[in-house]
Amino acid sequence: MIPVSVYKGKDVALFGLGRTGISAARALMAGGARVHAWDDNEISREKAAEAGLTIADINKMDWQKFSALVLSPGIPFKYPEPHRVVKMAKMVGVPVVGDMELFARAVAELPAYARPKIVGITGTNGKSTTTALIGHILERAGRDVRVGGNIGVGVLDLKAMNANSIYVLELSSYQLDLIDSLRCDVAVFLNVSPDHLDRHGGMQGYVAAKNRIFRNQTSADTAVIGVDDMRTQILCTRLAAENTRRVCPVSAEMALGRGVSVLEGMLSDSLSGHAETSVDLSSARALPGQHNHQNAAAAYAACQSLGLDASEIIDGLNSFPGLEHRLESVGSVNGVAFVNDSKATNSQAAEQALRAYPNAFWIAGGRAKDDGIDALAPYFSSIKKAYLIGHAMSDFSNTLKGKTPTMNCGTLDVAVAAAYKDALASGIKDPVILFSPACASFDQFKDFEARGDAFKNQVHAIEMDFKKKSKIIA
Ligand code: UMA
Repeated sequence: MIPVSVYKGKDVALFGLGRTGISAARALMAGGARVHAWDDNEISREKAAEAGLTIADINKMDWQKFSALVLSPGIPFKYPEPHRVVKMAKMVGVPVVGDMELFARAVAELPAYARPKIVGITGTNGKSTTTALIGHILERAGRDVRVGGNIGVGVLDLKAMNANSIYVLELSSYQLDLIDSLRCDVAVFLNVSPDHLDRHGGMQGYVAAKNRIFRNQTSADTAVIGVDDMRTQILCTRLAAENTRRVCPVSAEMALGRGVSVLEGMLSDSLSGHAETSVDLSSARALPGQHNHQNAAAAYAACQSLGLDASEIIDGLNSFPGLEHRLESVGSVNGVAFVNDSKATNSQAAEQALRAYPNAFWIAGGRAKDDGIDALAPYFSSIKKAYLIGHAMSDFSNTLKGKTPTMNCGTLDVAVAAAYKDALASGIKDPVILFSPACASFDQFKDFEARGDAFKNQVHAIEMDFKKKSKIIA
């Protein structure tokens, strides 16, 4: 845990008692603050009380005494409208901060010689894979690395800081909205496309939140930017013109005069202005596809700027085991392969999956994003059949009408059972059931991890059943 002492001896209101809230409360208490914690959900409050937190209904307290409101990232800060507690804080001038900002302030309290390095990673897609990949490369190279943030571990739950430690942090737009003083030695911005627009008041607000990753960078720091979409290209040009930090463009679509690019699976490092290293990524088995090549290029540039040499980075790329819930191969039952891509919460992420697995029996649905699945139209005809679930079921069914067979399943268990039955009956060689929802999970699950776990449990049950039946026949 990383104790936070900036509010020592002071009263702090804390709202939201999920992973962020509980870890932030513990860190603040360890730093000597009096934390008054609340959550709308009774079960969350009970769990937090069991974890030793002081539960107090901050809605009914005198806000004048609070030095800050610590807000969890999932709670609306500005849009669609600020949560009631945010309004209360604003009314009395209490600053609203997130756990990343508390981390930044704990770092700022250290003398310069004891400051750890911070690598922040954001982008609409690929940020978890890139975060895990950078963490893996650094660890293989013997560095003292801690990986956390949006990837699933609250930053303040990570091991305490020392001068040699490197924090590799996945930063969501929600978390970036709540930072002010965080300074990333290396800030990675992979790509941007419409997502979470309801929480940012539109695309402009979403991009502005993402851009906050570059706040406070100095000339000693590095910005790694994927330049395969127009918005990040413009950003890269702007930051390069500002000339206030080192800028490393990365691409999986074009050769770069100065940067890191991957074309036809060959990674080329020309960061120095001339071609330095060329690596065949075909040995990096957990990084298939163009989207992963951009992730690999970004990880390469980030690790290079932290002082790793090419051979250390290549070793890490080749030995990376991949990420849970992201094109995760769950195994095969009776010749039918199952792929868990629950992390695909929007159509861009699902597109990577449909590209990697054409002819799949596709399970999709949940809480759809504004753009639905229209952008996936080029892939519809290759999908064997779509099994639809959740809130988006009828919309997706209409979009797919006449383009591919569909089945309205409602829930994930029904979809998995139906897809398995059809895959077995299809006679196709090596059929694949692809769970890549193209939707947020919140209509039926706590988060994409719970959704992915539910898929895997379902596959496990099918496997057990198959084994049992095989034994009886034998
Ligand atoms: N709550 C209320 N009132 C509300 C809304 C929520 O009381 O109106 C309470 C809930 O009852 C719950 C708590 O707030 O107890 C949940 O807070 P949270 O949604 O911020 O979730 P955490 O468990 O703290 O997890 C957060 C991130 N979740 C979100 O941003 C939605 C996790 O990212 C992250 O891993 C974790 O912090 C640690 O840093 C998840 C995610 O889905 C994986 N992120 C989104 C994404 O990747 O698309 C941004």
